[in-house]
Amino acid sequence: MTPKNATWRATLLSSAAIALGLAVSGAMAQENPADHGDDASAAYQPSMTTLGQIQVEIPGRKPGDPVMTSSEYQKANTIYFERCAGCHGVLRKGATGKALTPDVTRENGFEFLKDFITYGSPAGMPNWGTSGDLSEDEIDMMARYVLLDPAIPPEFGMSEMRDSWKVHIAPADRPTEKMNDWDIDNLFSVTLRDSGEIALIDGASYEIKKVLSTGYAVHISRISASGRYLFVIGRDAKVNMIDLWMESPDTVAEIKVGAEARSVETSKFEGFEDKYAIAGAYWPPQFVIMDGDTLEPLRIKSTRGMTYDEQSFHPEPRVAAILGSHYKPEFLVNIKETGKIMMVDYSDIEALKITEINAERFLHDGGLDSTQRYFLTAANARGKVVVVDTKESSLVAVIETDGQTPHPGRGANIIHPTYGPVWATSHLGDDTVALIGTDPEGHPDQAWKMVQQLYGLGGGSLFVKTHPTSEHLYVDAPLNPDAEVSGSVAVFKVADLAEEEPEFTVLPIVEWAGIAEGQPRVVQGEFNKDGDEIWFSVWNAKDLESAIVVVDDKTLELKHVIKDPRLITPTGKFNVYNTRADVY
Ligand code: DHE
Repeated sequence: MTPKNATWRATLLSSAAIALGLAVSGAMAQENPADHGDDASAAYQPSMTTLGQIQVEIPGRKPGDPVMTSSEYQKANTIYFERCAGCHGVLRKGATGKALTPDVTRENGFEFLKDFITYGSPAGMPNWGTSGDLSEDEIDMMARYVLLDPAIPPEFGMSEMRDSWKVHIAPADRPTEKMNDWDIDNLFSVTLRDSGEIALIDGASYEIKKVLSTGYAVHISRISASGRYLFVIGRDAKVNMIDLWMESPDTVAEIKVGAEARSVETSKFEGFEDKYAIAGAYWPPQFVIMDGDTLEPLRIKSTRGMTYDEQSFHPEPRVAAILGSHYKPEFLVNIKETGKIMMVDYSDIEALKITEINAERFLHDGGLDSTQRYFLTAANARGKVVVVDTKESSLVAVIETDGQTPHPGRGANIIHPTYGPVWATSHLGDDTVALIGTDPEGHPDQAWKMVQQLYGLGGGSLFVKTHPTSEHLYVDAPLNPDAEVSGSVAVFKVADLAEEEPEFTVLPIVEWAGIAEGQPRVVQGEFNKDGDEIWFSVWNAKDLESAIVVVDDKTLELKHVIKDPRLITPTGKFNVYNTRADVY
C-alpha cells in the first residue's frame, strides 16, 4: 500500500472526530480552527474512575451558591472525575483544559456554562450535550456543580498505604529457586483491562498458564531486574507483586499507593537489582519507593510544585511514565503538568537526591535509545519529544515531532539505512511517524533531530514496535474510527526507509483473528524473547470475543491466534525478558 496523501488524511481525522463524538454540531465543524482538539487524542484523556467513586461532602454554603442537594453534588462529582478531571484537573485548577475554579466560573455565569457544556468549544471542549453524552438535566447539574467550590479528594499518606499493604507470603517463606518448569523469560504478562486481571501466557506454546486478579482496569506490568518478580498496577493504584518462581506463580504482596495511578517500575542498576520498586500516582500527586521484596512503603515524595516554565504553583502534577536507569541508581519520573523529569537517586533513600530536569509540560510515556543511555519521552500535548542523558543527568534536547500528540509507548529503536540508529514515535492525532537520530558519536549531524517523517495507516496510533533482530517497524492505529484501520497494522521494512516515501504492508489483524462482532481495536505489538514473532491484542468490548494474534516477523504471515473466554479486553502485553532488559 502506498502512503496516503494529505487530503485523505484530513478526511480521516474529521471522521475520527465525529465517531468519537467530539465535534458534532455543524456550526462547530465549519468553524473548526486548526487547534481544535477534535481527533482521537482529544478523547484519550485520563478518566479518574476510582476518584469518582469516593464519597464527598458538599462544600460549606456561601452567599449566592446555586441550589444543589448532597446527592446531586455526589452524582456531579462522579461525572466530573470520570469525564472532566483528566483535562481540567482534580482540583479544577486546569491542566490541558482551562481552570474551572469558582472565580472563573462565577464570572461566566450559569447560562454560559450550560451552553459551553452543551455545545463544546473550538478550543477542544467536547460537546457533551449535542453528542448525547449528557442529558439536559445532567448539564444543568454540572453547570451548578462548577459554580461551587471544588471537592477535594482525600490525601493518601504513609498510614493509608500501610493500612492497605499486605504481604501474603513473606520472603523467608518463598522458594529459594524456581519451582516451576515455565520458561519465565519468554512469558507474556497480558493486561485484561476490564476484568481487572492479567493473563500469564507462555511465549512458545501460547498456553494461558494462569489468570491472576489484580487492580481495577489494570494498566501496565513491569518486571524486576532478575526477572523473578512481576509488578502490575491498576488504575485504582493497587500494585500486585507476583513471584514467578513459585510452583504456581501468585501475588506475594500488594499495596495501594493512592486513589488513581498508571505507573510502576523497579530498580535496575547493578548492585540494586530487585532492591526497590516505585509507583507513581495521578492522585494524590506523588510517588512512593517501596521495598523490592515486600512492597513495604519506604519513602513518599509529593510532586506538587512549580511549573518548569512559568514557575507558578501546580497543586496536582500527575506522575506519568517511570523508568529505571541502567547507568545510575536512579529512577526517571515524568511529572506531567509541571513538565519536569525527576531523576531520583535511590542509593540512599534516607537522603534522597533528586536532579530536576526542566523538560516540557504534559510529559507522558517514553523509553530508552538502543544504547540505553538516553531517555526519550513525549510531552504529548505539546507535540514534542524530550531527550535526557541518564549518564550525565542532563537535558539533551527538546524536539518538535511535526505531528499531533506523539505517543511512543516506549518507542522503537531501528538502524536506519541512511541515518544510523534512530528512535521512532507515532502520533495519536495524525498518521505520521517521527524518526529521531540517537547516535551523537557516529551520526552527529542527525543526533536529536527528526530525520524522517513516515506516514502510517491513520490517526489514532498508540504504539510502535520493533526488536534488535527484526527488519521491520510496526505501527498500530487502535483509536482510528475506521474499523479497517483500527483493525490493522502498518509494517515498514527498515531497508526501505532509504526511499523518500517508503511504502508499508498492511496486516489485517482483526480479519486474521476471525472476529466479526464489534469493532475490535488492534493494539500494542510486543515481541517474544527471540524476536522472531510479534503479538498484537485484538481488543474488543468486554462482552464480546477478543484475541491475541501472533505474526511471524520474517514472513509477516499469521502464525497463531490465541482465543479463550478468559481473554477479556486484552490490551498491553509485556514479555518478561524484553520488559526487564528494555528491548524495544
Ligand atoms: Fe496508558 C502506558 C497513562 C489510556 C495502554 N499509559 C502508559 C503510561 C502512562 C499511561 C503514564 C506510561 C507508564 C510507564 O511507562 O511507566 N494511559 C494513560 C492515561 O492517562 C490514559 C490516556 C487514560 C486513562 O484514563 O488511563 C491511558 N493506556 C490507555 C488505554 O486506553 C490503553 C490503550 C488500554 C489500557 O489497557 O488501558 C492504554 N498504556 C497502555 C499500555 C502502556 C501504557 C499498553 C504500556 C506501553 C509499553 O509498551 O510500555
